Amino acid sequence: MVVKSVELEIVCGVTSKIPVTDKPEIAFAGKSNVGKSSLINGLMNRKSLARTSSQPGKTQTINYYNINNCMYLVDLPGYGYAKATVSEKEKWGRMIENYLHVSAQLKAVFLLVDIRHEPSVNDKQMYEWVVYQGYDPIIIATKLDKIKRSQVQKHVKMIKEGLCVKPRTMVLPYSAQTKQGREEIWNLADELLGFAQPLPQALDGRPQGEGNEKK
Ligand SMILES: Nc1nc2c(ncn2[C@@H]2O[C@H](COP(=O)(O)OP(=O)(O)OP(=O)(O)O)[C@@H](O)[C@H]2O)c(=O)[nH]1
Ligand SMILES: [Mg+2]
Repeated sequence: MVVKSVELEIVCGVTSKIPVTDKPEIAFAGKSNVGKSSLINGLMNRKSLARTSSQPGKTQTINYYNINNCMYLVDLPGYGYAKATVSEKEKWGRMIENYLHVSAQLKAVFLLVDIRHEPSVNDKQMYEWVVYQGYDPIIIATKLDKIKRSQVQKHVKMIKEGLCVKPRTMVLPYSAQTKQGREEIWNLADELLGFAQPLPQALDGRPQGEGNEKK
């Protein structure tokens, strides 16, 4: 996707009904502070349109970012925020579950986990819940810049095993600092939404390089 326009279009609070939209949605789930909003900023080429914070519990609404007027990136509140009260946790949990359950336009769920750590019980529950809802979550292993390159494969394996992922589940490492992984994530998102990439020369007859502008 060549990102031309972005806009925070819908903000859905705990008590609001999940909106019915007319564009495909990709949602970003994961525990508080894992880097959902940072990833969305990275994908949109924006520094701070999605508000981020070093304190967990920053995003407390469901935020729909309209991309090029053709799709939404949906930023979900994080789970497992230790300082939230039990009733707040329940409310947010219900809101996330409700969104995954009722959103008719939801085409793919990206589940974010921190590449440094074994998935938590909450991560496993969320993975299972997303699968139960009929989606094959794509795992994004965030904060890639925090581990040595030589450790990446080992940590990817740890995450796959920790979540007991289904065979062929993709785990894509990403760093919001270096933007490493951004290209792969957009390519996958485009594929999942049916926004095909330009065909190689052999297939469409155009000279190579055309239509391959930077995203
Ligand atoms: N080093 C590093 N820090 C990151 C990365 N991604 C996010 N962070 C930092 O982690 C903190 C949390 O990031 P957010 O994007 O706000 O996390 P979130 O998942 O949206 O959190 P909630 O809204 O609370 O659920 C911020 O201080 C970010 O700067 C990354 O890839 N590398
Ligand atoms: Mg956030």
